[in-house]
Amino acid sequence: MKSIIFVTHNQNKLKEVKAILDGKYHIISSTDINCTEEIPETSNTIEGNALQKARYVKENYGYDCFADDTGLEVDALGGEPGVDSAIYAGVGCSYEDNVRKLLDTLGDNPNRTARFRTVIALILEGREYLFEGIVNGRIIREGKGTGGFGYDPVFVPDGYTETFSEMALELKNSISHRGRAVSKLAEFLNQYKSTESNNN
Ligand code: ITT
Repeated sequence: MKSIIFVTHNQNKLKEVKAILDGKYHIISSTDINCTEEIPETSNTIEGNALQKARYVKENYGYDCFADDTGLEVDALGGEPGVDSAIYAGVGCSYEDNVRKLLDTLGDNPNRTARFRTVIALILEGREYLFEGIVNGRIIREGKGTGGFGYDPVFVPDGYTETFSEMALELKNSISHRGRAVSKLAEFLNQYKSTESNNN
């Protein structure tokens, strides 16, 4: 089985991605390569941050790898928190702080439509590739469920009545932003012909 490095310090993301790719790829985490430091995420776009994380590991550790950056884009807030989703309530804040700030900011606004958007940046044999996954839904008025992480307790995807936090991991993965982006990545990797093997 081929191995691939997933650049993330987020154990929830790691669990989700492993559930999709395990059996097809052996996932090595940033911790497994001793990359435990905070990786800068200073871009003002989701694409830019995903690339920044993957390039950081390539440049400092020498490995081909992929990284994901995700944002929650709320229509009534002009797309916020977006690229700032992790630090919406301030640097070092908790998931609960972010959810509370989101619900307070939205207040009674009846326009609750939102989407999660994930961009995966892959660096492979000297080239960079991007894969995007989006799921549309709405923000409910109070958190529900105990699974998942981040904004999952207040996000209900279109076509469902339960939040991501109330869903089994397999169901979230089958419809989520990250699940969709990872499926595109897997499809690409399955069809990828290594330049090394082409040259042999
Ligand atoms: P990395 O180490 O991979 O950078 P991170 O937690 O900093 O992990 P991101 O910057 O990609 O991840 O994510 C920004 C925030 O968006 C994250 O802190 C969560 O609050 C939220 N988020 C990301 N994916 C989510 C998901 O699937 N469900 C709910 N919230 C999510």
